[in-house]
Amino acid sequence: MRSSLSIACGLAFATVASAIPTISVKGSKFFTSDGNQYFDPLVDNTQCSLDASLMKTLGANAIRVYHVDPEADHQACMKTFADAGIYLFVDLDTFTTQIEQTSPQWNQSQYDAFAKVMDEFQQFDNTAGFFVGNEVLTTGNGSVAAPYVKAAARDMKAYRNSKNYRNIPVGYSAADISSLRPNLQNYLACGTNSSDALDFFSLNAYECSYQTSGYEQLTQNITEYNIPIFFSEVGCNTPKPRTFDDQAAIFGPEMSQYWSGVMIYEWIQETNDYGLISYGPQVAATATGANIVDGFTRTGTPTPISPDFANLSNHWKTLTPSGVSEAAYSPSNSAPECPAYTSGAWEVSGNVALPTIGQVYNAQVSSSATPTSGASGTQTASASRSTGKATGSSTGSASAATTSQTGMASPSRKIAGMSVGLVTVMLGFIWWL
Ligand SMILES: *[C@@H]1O[C@H](CO)[C@@H](O)[C@H](O)[C@H]1NC(C)=O
Ligand SMILES: *[C@@H]1O[C@H](CO)[C@@H](O)[C@H](O)[C@H]1NC(C)=O
Ligand SMILES: *[C@@H]1O[C@H](CO)[C@@H](O)[C@H](O)[C@H]1NC(C)=O
Ligand SMILES: *[C@@H]1O[C@H](CO)[C@@H](O)[C@H](O)[C@H]1NC(C)=O
Ligand SMILES: CC(=O)N[C@H]1CO[C@H](CO)[C@@H](O)[C@@H]1O
Repeated sequence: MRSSLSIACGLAFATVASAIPTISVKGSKFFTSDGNQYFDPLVDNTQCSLDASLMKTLGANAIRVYHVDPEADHQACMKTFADAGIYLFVDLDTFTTQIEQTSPQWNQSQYDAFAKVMDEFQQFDNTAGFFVGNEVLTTGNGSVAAPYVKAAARDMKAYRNSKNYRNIPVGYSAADISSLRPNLQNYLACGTNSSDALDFFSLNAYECSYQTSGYEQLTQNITEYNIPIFFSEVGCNTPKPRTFDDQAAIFGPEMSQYWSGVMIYEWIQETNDYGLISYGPQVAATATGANIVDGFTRTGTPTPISPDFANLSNHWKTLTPSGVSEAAYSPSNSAPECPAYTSGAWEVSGNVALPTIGQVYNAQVSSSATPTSGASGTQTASASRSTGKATGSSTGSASAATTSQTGMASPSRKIAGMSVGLVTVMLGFIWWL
């Protein structure tokens, strides 16, 4: 639902192969590298109304929007979604401010940018949560970036409290890398000081059912988890059509006692073929014109993709997860142990001191991922950004279904330019709110 992106159109927000325009800031606005202004999907209320109404029909009660412009006016769209009973999870970072796995840092300009997004969205009652990162870590040795993610959450929670905003949960959206996941989810929740820990953890999973896939394994690792966990992306699209039979497992008795919901990747149809709706037939990838990006029309009346949309809706209509009332719930789990250092798998030594603002990771000084001060020996952020882009543009989206097996990041991260403004829909029973 990249609605008013139309204005930035003619650009190649390509999934694979062609170059993706990067997004940068000039004054108070975002621009793509080909000079068009970039807009976020929560500013065009005509479009929000069309989408919200169909999302309601689908049965969704929350959406995730990846990148937003904190300077834009979100009042009308947020009210439209609230009126439809739909909550928003919003990412605080953008391509220019995200924490990078290679040469991680958490600096003042990142802090200021994250805070601006929080300032804008904290005012809406239907803001359900903030993400401080999406799939920052994808490898075992990339775990050195984890303290920076945790520091960002610590500081955003402290900022929220210092401004007397309500306790909007601050969390992280992780790639489902099987070798990394248990340590990462435990690390982000661990420690005796809850001010340093995340408020929730979420997983982008490209698995497809309970017994035959990793859901069972995923669940085994969270039965004593002390903070909410949910799926921030689920993208099972082979074989086609998408049947969404996995929804029965997620909201069934084995999983629903531990998991708080699921977001389906993704709302709009585009080249990666995960869409639930389209705004019109696909046209040539080279076609240009108002509202056309990469062969897909980006605004208009959403039309359900058949039978996928109806399949999902039918599942959600029949699923009745048994939740618990807040009054009847007395949590007893305590924070997990901080995982120990294991070379190549988890390169953070237990509960290391978290970085302070301005610290950058220095591999030459620290072999145990204890964050150190000083900029020497680190790569530049722009170098790591272009690395990420190259990965995105050279990797086919078809490999997404094997995310956890291959250790690759899921589409929203892989195809860097694509995640801007995409919307996932979620059915959740968000009982921690
Ligand atoms: C802060 O971090 C971001 C993201 O890594 C980077 O682009 C930016 O250059 C850094 N700013 C400073 C002042 O180091
Ligand atoms: C992890 O190891 C790979 C392969 O040795 C290397 O290319 C990469 O830079 C390392 N990443 C970090 C964050 O150290
Ligand atoms: C807990 O962490 C917060 C944020 O890092 C810090 O301000 C506070 O002093 C810590 N509390 C204790 C008891 O260490
Ligand atoms: C995660 O679960 C698997 C079994 O499914 C187990 O072998 C592994 O030790 C668990 N890891 C952690 C850190 O809990
Ligand atoms: C749950 C559900 O609605 N499943 C349907 C998904 O679509 C196929 C193809 O139309 C149907 O056969 C299923 O019954």
